[in-house]
Amino acid sequence: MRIMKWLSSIGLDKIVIFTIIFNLTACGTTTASELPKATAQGTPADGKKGYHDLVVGFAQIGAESEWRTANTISIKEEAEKLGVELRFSDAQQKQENQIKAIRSFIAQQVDVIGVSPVVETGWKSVFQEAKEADIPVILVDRRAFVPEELYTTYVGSDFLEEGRNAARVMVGLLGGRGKIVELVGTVGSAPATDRYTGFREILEDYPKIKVIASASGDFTQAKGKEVMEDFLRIYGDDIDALYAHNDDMALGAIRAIEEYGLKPGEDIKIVSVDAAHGAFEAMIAGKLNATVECNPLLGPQFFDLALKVVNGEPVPKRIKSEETIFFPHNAAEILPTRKY
Ligand code: GZL
Repeated sequence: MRIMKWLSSIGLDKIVIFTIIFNLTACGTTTASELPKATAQGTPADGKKGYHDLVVGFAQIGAESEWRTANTISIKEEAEKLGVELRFSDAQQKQENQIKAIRSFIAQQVDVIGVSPVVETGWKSVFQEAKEADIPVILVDRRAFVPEELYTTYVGSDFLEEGRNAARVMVGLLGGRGKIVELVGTVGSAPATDRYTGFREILEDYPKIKVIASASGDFTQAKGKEVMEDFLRIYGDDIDALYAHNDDMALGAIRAIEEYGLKPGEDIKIVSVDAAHGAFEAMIAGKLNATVECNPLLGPQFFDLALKVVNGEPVPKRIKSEETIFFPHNAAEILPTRKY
């Protein structure tokens, strides 16, 4: 056959020649799906999975805050960019819905499950089911109280340090004395528990600063406004400052303070957490005195970890986000650079 003579004349041995001819004649063009796994687009040649091979289930908490919306966008956009098949559920802040979603991901035999546990407790049995199905669980954003062998890694902020940072700023704003009311996040959630504790760790050294009231606004603007209205009704002008566990509750409280006839950021100093877009606008308007950053843009880290875990590569048990604190003096300059 003439082609064989030509191929052999350029030094290819008979096995290679037969392979080339077989491919050219047997199937014309070879599409990616017909190629052996190792050479399909996005799959490394060493037999490991690539992003295009991944099927990932993510059990999100809900859409309760700007922070959560930005976190969801980060996860969905990164999946799209990497070509990962993402199965996403929104639990409307209900643990039973997150547990149902995780069980469904197990039934679908996804490669890895990501979850941001709405509260810290109640996860042991469903995480055990994932382990028995040989599906790794990655904690994103919030912690779960389970034995360490039931999850592979936990990526998220240091909420204790966020609480300490909020208190350090508050001490500076109050000059070492004053009465604070506190809007706590979702009761039983890691950020609420730790931001509560971290804040008090620092205040131990300032006996003239007192937290006179503390109640949950569940991380939402509406509830934050409602609870602040109650605080104002009970304590009124006695309130020197507000510590809000997230910006959304602070924004709700700002509306309540204005409706009450006081000036937020002046008559009542306000420190919140997240550093979301709304907080920058409030600082520019002089209504918020500081926001402690809590980074929601965890999509890239999550999928990087997911691929490593699926390919059996080592990952740290705990990965903390690097964060800072923002103040009004340069809020207008920074706002255009913010991604959420
Ligand atoms: C913190 C995150 C919290 C945010 C809130 O990492 O879990 O939940 O601070 C969000 O805004 O609702």
